[in-house]
Amino acid sequence: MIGVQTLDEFIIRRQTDFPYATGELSRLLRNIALAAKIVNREVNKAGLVDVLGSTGYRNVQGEEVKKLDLLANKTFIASLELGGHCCGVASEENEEFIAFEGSASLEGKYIVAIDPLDGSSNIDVNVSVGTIFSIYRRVSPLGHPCTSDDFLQKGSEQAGAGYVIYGSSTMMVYTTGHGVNGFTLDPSIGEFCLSHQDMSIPKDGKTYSVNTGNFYNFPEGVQDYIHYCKSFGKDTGSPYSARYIGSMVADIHRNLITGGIYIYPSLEGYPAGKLRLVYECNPMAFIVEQAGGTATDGHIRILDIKPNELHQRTPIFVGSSEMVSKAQEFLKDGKK
Ligand code: P6P
Repeated sequence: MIGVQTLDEFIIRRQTDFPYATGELSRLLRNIALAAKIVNREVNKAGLVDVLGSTGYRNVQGEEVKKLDLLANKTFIASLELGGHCCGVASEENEEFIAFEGSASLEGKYIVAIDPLDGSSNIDVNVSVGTIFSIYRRVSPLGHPCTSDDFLQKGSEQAGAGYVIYGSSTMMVYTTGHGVNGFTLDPSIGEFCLSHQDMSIPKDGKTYSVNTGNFYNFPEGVQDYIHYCKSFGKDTGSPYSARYIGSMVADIHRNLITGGIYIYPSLEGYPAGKLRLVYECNPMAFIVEQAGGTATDGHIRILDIKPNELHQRTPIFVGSSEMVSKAQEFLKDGKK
């Protein structure tokens, strides 16, 4: 008895729960896990070899591209193309989606949208970063290149979603619509091992994650909610805690376990917020909802938003359902 259940074993075991599953999604998840292990190896030695720092150019978002961003992007794209079950990838680092042209890929049933290394501004200061991925069944015909329609589906159509957090340990957390499970990488055997089964976010919490440095650029309702959080418990000695790492994956992962809310609202200069719908907000919303939480743009469910553009942004309020509900009370009457 080896005493652990690896990701591979878990995926295979869960697949038997779905007799009509043909195994492609399972194998695609394993392709993602392989890429995550390679990226983890590079993230863990970032300070030792020349992968720190910037490439000197900016991505489609106008954001400075770190060397690890580039490495992570290439690694995930290569693993997905070689895996043969994915017909194309959209990435934060690429202006257009990539349609794979190999004969196996053209028959691939799935597409993947990915933020290969989120929070990369933290890389040079050794703070947690993450990968976020979203999986859809293609809507374009098999045997042909994928199309933009494949990538612009509502988040509610996702076949799977997950994240990898490269932190004090490296974890992969994912859902295929039947709950959320977390796997911790055991470097001694090179396997992701089941460590957080059937993850469930507390309905309420006392942690709020928002960049209060932008406070005076936030809508009035968000300012009012932040005031509410700051004053909560001042008479009972049980206040809220402000926790904001600058890495969405790390903040949401912590709140998923302890309870809490993560907010990136609209603000001066970012009328639709900063975070991207397709490869950041939709996958994180799918995961949090599957764990029993809530994700909205302040008014409507994130997963119900129809994307029109690959890199479009959306405000996001995501986490414990009672905290998101309370925050939305402050956003009524146009105070969004
Ligand atoms: P700000 C990282 O760039 C990111 O996309 C999220 O991971 C993070 O929560 C947010 O942006 C940080 O943005 O404007 O607060 O520095």
